[in-house]
Amino acid sequence: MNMWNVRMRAARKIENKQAEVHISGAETICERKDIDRTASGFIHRALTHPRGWPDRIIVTIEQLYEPPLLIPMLPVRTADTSDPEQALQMVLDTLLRLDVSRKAAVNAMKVLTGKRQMRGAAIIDASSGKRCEPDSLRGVRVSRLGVDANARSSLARMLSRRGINTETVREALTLASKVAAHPSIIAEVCMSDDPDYTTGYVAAPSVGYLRIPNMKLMGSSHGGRVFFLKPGADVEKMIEYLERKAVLMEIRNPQPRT
Ligand code: PML
Repeated sequence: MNMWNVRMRAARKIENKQAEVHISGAETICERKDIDRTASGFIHRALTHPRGWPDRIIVTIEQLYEPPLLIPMLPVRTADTSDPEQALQMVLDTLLRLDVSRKAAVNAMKVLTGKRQMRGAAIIDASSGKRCEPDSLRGVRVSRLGVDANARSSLARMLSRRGINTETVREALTLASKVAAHPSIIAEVCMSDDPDYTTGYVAAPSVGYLRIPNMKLMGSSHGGRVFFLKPGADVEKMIEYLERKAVLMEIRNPQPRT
């Protein structure tokens, strides 16, 4: 099969410590003819990221041996929140409507605004609010995802009409669509850890990909991702899907214009 997963991760060691700080990551699924261009673009991105200069860039290029699963793109909406207080209130209200308990939602906010930067996403039981990922420092890394070739131009048109056709939005929407396609995940909340990117989102099949501007103040490096797990769901199976199952996002329904 002529499909390849290309992924990049850039990091920098923290002086006098074993730990490293995440600088940038990106990935896609493409055909063999596009590997070179894709990998060069990712390396350029790692070298020009606002989080600074990495001292390690790892690019992995891997052939897929099974056809990727086709998953639907979540409909995109943007809220009109104008400061972090309003934005975080909207996150909270949306999560509570989705059957996420207040405790779970508050614990998620702590992950997003806490000092400790996680490499991947946190998983929180939507009822008890307890963390469920096996390694809470590493978290879970959603991987092996891309946009179906037939959907790329419609996606670009749809996002351009709204003035948001950027790599950041395309990649976050693809990731959120992969996460939302798993039946054990009730919702996701995300706040970018880029200091110059303040829009975050809540995503779930019933709310779509709800972009929430001004979730934090410009210059803040806080951020992260949290997935809310259905109580009693099989965590291992869900992690296996998020990290290992190759998926391509396609557009199935006409998109609302907002
Ligand atoms: C990220 O940096 O990965 C998260 C970006 C979240 C928001 C993207 C958007 O503007 O829709």
